[in-house]
Amino acid sequence: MFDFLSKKFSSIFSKVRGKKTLDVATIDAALEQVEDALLSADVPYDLVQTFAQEIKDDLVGKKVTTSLQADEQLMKVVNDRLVAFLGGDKSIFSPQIPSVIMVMGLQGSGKTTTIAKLAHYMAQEGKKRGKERRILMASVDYYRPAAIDQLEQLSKRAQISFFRAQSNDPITAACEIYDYWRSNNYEFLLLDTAGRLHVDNRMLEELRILDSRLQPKHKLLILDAMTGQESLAVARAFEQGVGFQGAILTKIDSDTRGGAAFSFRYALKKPIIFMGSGEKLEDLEQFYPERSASRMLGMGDIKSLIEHAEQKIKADEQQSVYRSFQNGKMNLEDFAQQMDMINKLGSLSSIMKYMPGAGNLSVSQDQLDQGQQEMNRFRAIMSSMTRKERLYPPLLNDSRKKRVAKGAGVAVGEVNKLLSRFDHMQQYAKLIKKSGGFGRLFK
Ligand SMILES: Nc1nc2c(ncn2[C@@H]2O[C@H](COP(=O)(O)OP(=O)(O)OP(=O)(O)O)[C@@H](O)[C@H]2O)c(=O)[nH]1
Ligand SMILES: [Mg+2]
Repeated sequence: MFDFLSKKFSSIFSKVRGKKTLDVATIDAALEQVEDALLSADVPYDLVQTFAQEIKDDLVGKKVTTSLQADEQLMKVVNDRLVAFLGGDKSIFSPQIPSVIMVMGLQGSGKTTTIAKLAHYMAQEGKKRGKERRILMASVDYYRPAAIDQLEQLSKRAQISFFRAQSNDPITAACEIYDYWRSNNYEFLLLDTAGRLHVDNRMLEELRILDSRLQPKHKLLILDAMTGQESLAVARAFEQGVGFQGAILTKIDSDTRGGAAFSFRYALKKPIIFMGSGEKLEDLEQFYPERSASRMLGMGDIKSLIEHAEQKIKADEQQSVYRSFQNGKMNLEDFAQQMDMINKLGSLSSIMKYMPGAGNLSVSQDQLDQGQQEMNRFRAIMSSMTRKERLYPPLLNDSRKKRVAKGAGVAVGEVNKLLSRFDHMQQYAKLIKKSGGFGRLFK
């Protein structure tokens, strides 16, 4: 996700690394590369200029008074500017009850898929608060054959109610859907509409009529992140033709260069509310400017990883690993627990996308697979240790190591390898404690 930009930015920052101060020549050279990176990500020229100028204004003429190194200074300013560029605060999507939510966008942008994801998201959010949300999904897409069947299938997968109108005229069907929704006491209506290959007046006219008949509280525009600069023109046409509240950017898991995500907020003065990051129901995340900026700059996205983890891992498990990190003290039980947590999150390759600096690493699938196998071996080794050994690893003398290796079906060398990894991890924990940085990440 945002790999293209994060690789570029990581390399720009690394060129400044080691310099004590940011002189004008260094700033100019870095900014030129920032401009190149953004232009090649398909960000419009005037936006690139504005962004670079803002950074320059922040950097030039300011004495380096902080204790930051030159590259850290540059990173900080670029990050702060980028966060502001992407909208500053996150925009929370919490529709009032009852609400009609109308989803619009070009053909193939991901409207139907996103409706199902959104319904799933809203249902899950409700559950977290102990509420069973009453959501109805329906479609007035009579433009593409089988479009409505597609939504019906998705509704089954998401276990969300679905209604099919009798009429196949979009406006009459919309009224039928609306009546059904109201008379059955649903809270939310998620309405799918027909797209076109290009913005055309008949589509906009149809959306305007739907808008005036149903008065949706929320109109969301679905944009394909792959379309770069073109998506801004599409968004402007929808804005003038119908108006909308915010956008959902889909397919950010594809090899999009990130230009649309970078430019949208600034160009349209409207928020990106969610991002679609895959084809599954769960692949929808709220758009947080701060997190997206970190990802774009190759600084990783620990918060998203933690949020992702929160859904899969019990809070107390997290707390105990967090505590051991914070104390700077770890034992092999923590280490084992950490590996279990990683395993619950999915494969190493799916976690990689959140890791700081991952954009700049070229890790092959082979290496990831090896890592995964190593992790599995380590878990086997740890499970053949006694609890005492896990709590106090120095106990592991040669004969104990032999016993453990035998129990796990591996060579003694593997046990030593695990202990040396653990040693690194312990040093890391101590370092984190010293810098006091870990607490910040968890806030
Ligand atoms: N990788 C990926 N694929 C997506 C995402 N969102 C949608 N897709 C895929 O994009 C294709 C088009 O999605 P649809 O939801 O059918 O798009 P639509 O806007 O409803 O299209 P029309 O109904 O033809 O106008 C499908 O194959 C989806 O699986 C996403 O976030 N990531
Ligand atoms: Mg569709």
